[in-house]
Amino acid sequence: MVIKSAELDIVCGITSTLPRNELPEIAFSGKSNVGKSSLLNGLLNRKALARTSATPGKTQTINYYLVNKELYFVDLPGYGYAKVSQTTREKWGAMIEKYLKKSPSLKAVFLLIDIRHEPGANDKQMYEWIAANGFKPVIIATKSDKIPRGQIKKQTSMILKTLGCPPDTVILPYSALNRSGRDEIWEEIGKILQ
Ligand SMILES: Nc1nc2c(ncn2[C@@H]2O[C@H](COP(=O)(O)OP(=O)(O)OP(=O)(O)O)[C@@H](O)[C@H]2O)c(=O)[nH]1
Ligand SMILES: [Mg+2]
Repeated sequence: MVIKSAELDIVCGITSTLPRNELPEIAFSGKSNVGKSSLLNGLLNRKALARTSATPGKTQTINYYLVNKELYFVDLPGYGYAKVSQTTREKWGAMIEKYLKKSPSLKAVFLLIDIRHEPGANDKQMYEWIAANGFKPVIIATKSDKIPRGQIKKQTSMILKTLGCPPDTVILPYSALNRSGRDEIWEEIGKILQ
């Protein structure tokens, strides 16, 4: 897809009412610091449209990026950030569940997992929430530049196995550093929007 325009259109706080969008939405979820905002910037050819940070917990709102005035990329707040209070964590869970349940235009959910690490309890829960709401998550194995090429296959197989994904699950390695995997992700988005 040629990116003609991309802008932050809607920001939803932890307790705000979700918008009723007519345009299709694709959501990006994953642990804090896994690279959600970096992936969005890479897909949209922007350096800093979505705020990224070495400090986890940067994105604490649901951010809707309008792409080419024809679809939304939705940056979900990251989970597993140790420094947030239990109350915030519960509100976060409620918000994500509400988002998954109550977004009629939601077409697909991408789940980002750091290619170096075995998915944790939070990742498994997120995977289950996504699946329980009728979506087949597309897994993005982020930060692929951090491991030798020869280990990519082994790591992606491990991630699918740990999450308990069905064998036909799509998993795509991505690096925000050199943007390898970007074309494959766009190809997948194209299929979803068909
Ligand atoms: N080497 C490398 N670093 C990455 C990659 N993707 C993200 N990072 C770095 O990881 C850190 C976190 O990236 P973000 O994109 O802000 O992560 P996020 O998932 O949006 O984090 P929250 O908003 O806190 O949930 C930043 O320092 C990024 O530069 C990647 O593919 N390769
Ligand atoms: Mg972010």
